[in-house]
Amino acid sequence: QKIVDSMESALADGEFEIYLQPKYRIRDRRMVGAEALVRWNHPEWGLQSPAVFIPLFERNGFITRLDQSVWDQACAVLQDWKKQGLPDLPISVNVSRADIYHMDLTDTLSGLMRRYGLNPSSLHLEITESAYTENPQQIIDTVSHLRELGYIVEMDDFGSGYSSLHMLCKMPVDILKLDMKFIQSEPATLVNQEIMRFIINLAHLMSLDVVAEGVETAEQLDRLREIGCEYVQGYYLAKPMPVKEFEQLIKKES
Ligand code: G
Ligand code: G
Ligand code: MN
Ligand code: NA
Repeated sequence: QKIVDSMESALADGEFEIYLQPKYRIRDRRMVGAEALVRWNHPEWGLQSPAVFIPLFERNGFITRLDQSVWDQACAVLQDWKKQGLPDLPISVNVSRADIYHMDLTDTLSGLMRRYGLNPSSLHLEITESAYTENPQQIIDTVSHLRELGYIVEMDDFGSGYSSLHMLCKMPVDILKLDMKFIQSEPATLVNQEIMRFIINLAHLMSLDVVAEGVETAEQLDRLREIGCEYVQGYYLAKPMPVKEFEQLIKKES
């Protein structure tokens, strides 16, 4: 309740801040992009975990306004990188199911592209797989339209919930994000390894890139390389970090 009572003022006061987590190509360890993850810097309670407040905001509808603020901040960062002449890395933002069903997503995004003078391809949209089950046809239409406009769409958390292979085949996305529970399963069984290999092969057959999430150890990275995974994100390579820190990292790595 405390959280819900203070969310409006927190948004107005700029307490929601984005962190960036790098995504890497395994082959040459080049950074290929970043995911924006929101953090709540409360003046009294300190840094709040999104794992706590995101589910609350998904229930009370506030998520659509928080997400718009996150996208706005991500676009401001992209514009700033252009001005600074930094390499043009795409930023992926999370899109909740409410954003698809309860706002005019394409209008909102077009407004941001105009305001910040950006190309849609610099913003990737991560749509969690659970969103696809509610009204598949509406999502297929929305995703198709977004891609016609030039946005890159990523299916987030693939394999975590109710995703079906049928859904994957029908959904016109560009990138598949493999849920971290596969790579993190302990012990690492042959069956798990083969499930991941299967999903990666299928994705490649459909011309989708695959990003494996939640890579925490060198062994996990090796296992992913062995089954043909090309892109990774995880604490082993880099944790989500404040934008300033991320900029230091790209200056160092490029
Ligand atoms: O960053 P962290 O791993 O703690 O995030 C926890 C959860 O919150 C993840 O499921 C992540 O997808 C979600 N999340 C983080 N940032 C955002 C955001 O800006 N918008 C939405 N909708 N979800 C987010
Ligand atoms: O959007 P999505 O639900 O995929 O959110 C990704 C979440 O995973 C974020 O909360 C992020 O902080 C978290 N995360 C990123 N890398 C790792 C990792 O290596 N291990 C674990 N356990 N979580 C991670
Ligand atoms: Mn995500
Ligand atoms: Na995910």
